[in-house]
Amino acid sequence: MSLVEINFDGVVGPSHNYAGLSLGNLASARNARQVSHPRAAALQGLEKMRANLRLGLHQGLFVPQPRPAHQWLAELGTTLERAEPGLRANAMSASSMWAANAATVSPAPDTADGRTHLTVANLRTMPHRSHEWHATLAQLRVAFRDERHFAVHGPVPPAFGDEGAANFMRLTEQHGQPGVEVFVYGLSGGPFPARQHLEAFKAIARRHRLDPERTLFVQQSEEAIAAGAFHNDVVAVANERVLFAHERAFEDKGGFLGELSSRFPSLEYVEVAAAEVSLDDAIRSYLFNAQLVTPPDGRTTLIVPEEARETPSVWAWLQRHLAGNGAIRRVEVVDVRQSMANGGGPACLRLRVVADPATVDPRFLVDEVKLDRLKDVISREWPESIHPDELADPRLVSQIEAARTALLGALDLSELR
Ligand code: SUG
Repeated sequence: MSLVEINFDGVVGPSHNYAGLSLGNLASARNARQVSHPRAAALQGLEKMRANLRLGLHQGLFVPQPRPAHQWLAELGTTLERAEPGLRANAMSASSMWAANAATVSPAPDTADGRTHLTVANLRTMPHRSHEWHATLAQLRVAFRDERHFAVHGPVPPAFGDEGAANFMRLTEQHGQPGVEVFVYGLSGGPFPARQHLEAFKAIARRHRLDPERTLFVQQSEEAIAAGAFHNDVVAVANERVLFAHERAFEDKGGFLGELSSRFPSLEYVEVAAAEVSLDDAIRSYLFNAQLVTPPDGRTTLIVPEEARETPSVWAWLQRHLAGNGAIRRVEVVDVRQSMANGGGPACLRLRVVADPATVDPRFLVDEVKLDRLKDVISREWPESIHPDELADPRLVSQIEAARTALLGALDLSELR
């Protein structure tokens, strides 16, 4: 088979909880200390994958990480029982579900050695995410271990923050053809941290052996970060020739679009004006944290969360766009409310990898039969609910550990324990 886009979704882990850990992520702050529903969350994630399969898309998954993060706590000289609640929450987060932050991926047609390069993200800005990379790297090294086709890199040194593909876009005629890679960094976010640093992305572009002529570094607008767009994928998304973005997404929109269209003349830029959808509505609804995909029928499709349908300005914009035969030809709605309440929409939950599926470890690829099997495991093993005060409860901790072990068993991935 030729190169296709495969979406790898993070399975929502059994410790999914609302601890309000992400400064600058408004949903995380708003829902801090709410009761979470890990089982419902993981089942919502599976149904999203199923919907993608039914559109004819290729689908993969990543498994949840070991929680509690015993190793990290040990490095900090403590244990789950002894740690104070803040640290404990950082060791119990299920945040690796947001696979868009797992790595940055440069597909084979863009790299000098003709291999797909992946750099695991260091996620150093947020403590609860800073320890994800070890288990993510272990997983990438299994899933993409065929060195004829893939090069998997360790993290960029933590001097420079890197949040992976959430700040990355690629424009191309077709996924399997060479593209222009766009790296979006933050300089300042007003009261909030700019999590993606330019130096980290420059390092990644060098390591991935990209052609400088087809590589762009673009500053995310400070206004967008300050309004709650802690990653660029909250205000922009690209697929093949289409770039779909909010008017206020980039610091120097004119300069960026000029550069991009000179390097990629067939660009179709679809802008949502602030006068039609405010930055606040865009961020609340996650209109742009959508999966923009090309199913086999060729109709560019936007997969949005329910919250987009519930935000009147956003839904009206989409209806107008569809009626006017714009670049987006179809809108699909998915329910990922449990993830959304922590600031993770449909696009956060997936990492895009352009590859020949036959070169990927098949245990990371899914079909409906495998999803049914996972549904059984999750329905049986995942906690129904978690209150943040329960995070050190030994019974809950054993259930969380046993649940993950059961999932790895069902996927024949026990080596990742
Ligand atoms: O890093 N939320 C994640 C959401 C990541 C979304 N990813 C993309 N935009 N691609 C984050 O802020 C919340 C955890 C908590 O508060 O319990 C959290 O980590």
